[in-house]
Amino acid sequence: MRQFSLVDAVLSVIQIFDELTNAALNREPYANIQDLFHVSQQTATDFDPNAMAALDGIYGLPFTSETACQVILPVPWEATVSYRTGTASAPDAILQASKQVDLYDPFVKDAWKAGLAMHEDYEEIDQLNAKTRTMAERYLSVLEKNGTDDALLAEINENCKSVNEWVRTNARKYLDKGKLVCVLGGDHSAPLGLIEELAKTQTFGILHIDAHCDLRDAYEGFVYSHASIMFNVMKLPNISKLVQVGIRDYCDHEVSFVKNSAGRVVMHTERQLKARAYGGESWHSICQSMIKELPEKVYVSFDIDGLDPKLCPNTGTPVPGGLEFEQSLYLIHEIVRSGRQLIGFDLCEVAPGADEWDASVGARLVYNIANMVAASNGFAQFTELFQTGK
Ligand SMILES: [Mn+2]
Repeated sequence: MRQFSLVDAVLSVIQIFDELTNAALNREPYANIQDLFHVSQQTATDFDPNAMAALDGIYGLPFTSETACQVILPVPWEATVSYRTGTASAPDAILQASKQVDLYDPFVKDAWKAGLAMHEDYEEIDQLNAKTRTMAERYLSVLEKNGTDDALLAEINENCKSVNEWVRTNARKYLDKGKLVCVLGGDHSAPLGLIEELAKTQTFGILHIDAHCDLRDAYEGFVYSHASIMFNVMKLPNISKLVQVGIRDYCDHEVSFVKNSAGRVVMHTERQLKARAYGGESWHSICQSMIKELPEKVYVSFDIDGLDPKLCPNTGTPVPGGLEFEQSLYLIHEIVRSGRQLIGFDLCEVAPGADEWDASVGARLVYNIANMVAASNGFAQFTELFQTGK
């Protein structure tokens, strides 16, 4: 039997000291980054990134949520959507479409090795979504007849809360292992639990790409509505800044919210951005001015309807105008190039249509952003191409 030696005692003291120092510095939970990185590298040994996707993993990658450095948390949830449904099937559709995505990323060296996987078990959210969607439809039809049903509304809000708790529990499980986590919606209420968990240990800003500013207080009575995500997020004191980009459908209350935020929320409407571009300012220069508003750590919350609807024709609440695919990625690239750290992201409101188009755009966005997040945290290296931006 192994004896407890002086060496063990010294090691324990060092470990305790290390933990205390980490706690004192409020450091990221990335202490075991080397171990994690090693596991994913080992897993990748026999994988051929040039072959057809034959494995079950997202993008046909050889990782599971156990061996991955970054885990995609699927949240097939759309119980409180206000217009068109469909986004609850996004995780399944994006998983399917991901198999067609080529793995070479010109900006991230051997990006496929960075260790990306999708959390495997999300059946219970599927079931709760189906049940709660029916309840919400019943409630909305009562509302339309100018009626009310407080008990039903309370039950719906309770179910939304338990989805939020599910996200928090799973996000925490991975964050505690030093992994990166991103949320794949579902409607835009999906990432609240992840943002809450990240905000427990650090202060950060949010880049919010969306056609809507989602600053409504309990839309249609639903406390955790997709239209309230940023209203709920701004209750967290550790979110020092919210920079909204591409906004083109919003109400008076939301404008007042931004005005009363004393600069904590900055809204860049589509009209302002286009006016600057039409006046001759380059997208590069517009990006730099928006990035200056963000702190050192940045979370990206991406509603697909922030893009031009040609890239997301089936999303729940499409609005004319919007960013191009590469424009949005360029903005995120520039955040990293500025020396800021990406700490996580979500992609929401992708709604698969009759063909794979919406899911294919979503799968490509997730892959590109995830690679940048991985490299931003030392799980991969940026290429020279990335550094020069050409
Ligand atoms: Mn939106």
